[in-house]
Amino acid sequence: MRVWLALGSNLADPLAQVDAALNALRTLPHTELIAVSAFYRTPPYGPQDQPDYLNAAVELETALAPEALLDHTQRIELEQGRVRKEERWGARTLDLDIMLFGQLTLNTPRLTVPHYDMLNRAFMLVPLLEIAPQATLPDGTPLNHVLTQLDCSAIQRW
Ligand code: A4P
Ligand code: MG
Repeated sequence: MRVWLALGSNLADPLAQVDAALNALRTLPHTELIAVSAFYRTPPYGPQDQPDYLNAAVELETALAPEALLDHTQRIELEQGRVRKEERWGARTLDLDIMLFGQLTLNTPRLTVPHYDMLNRAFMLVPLLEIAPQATLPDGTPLNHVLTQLDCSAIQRW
């Protein structure tokens, strides 16, 4: 199944977090890392009293079930991301979110797919559409059309 993940980090040196996350994703069982987007610098969405984020997207080909993949992404967050204590108001070392899992729609206690807020987040859609320009929601909605409704003016290359 083709899967697209969103990566986010707003530590002082998020590059190290994201590089470590990419190396960890390359070692996942039954999974191939197909594509990595550019790295983007994005202003914080939500509370403004936190650093800018590094956001990126990756495409995987995986034979893992959705919750097995989530087990791995949460392990990576813990092992290689969340090495410092979480700060208040959302600053984070590493966030790995599943945006799309093939064309599946999932609503389980652990997983909401497509990601519950990706349609409102240019910092998720810009990197996703860079590596998957034809991406659609399970209902067929083209995501490039959704992105035209969002303000991308503050998104820069890292
Ligand atoms: N979960 C449900 N669906 C999913 C999914 N599709 N992918 C559950 C991953 N996890 C999913 O996640 C909480 C629970 O969500 C998990 O236990 C999992 O079972 P978490 O990563 O521990 O919590 P979180 O990330 O703090 O929560 P949340 O609501 O995902 O945070 P937000 O709202 O995403 O806020 N601004 C910019 N510019 N860039 C960012 O990347 N990120 C945030 C994070 C805020 N502002 C940002 C950015
Ligand atoms: Mg998360």
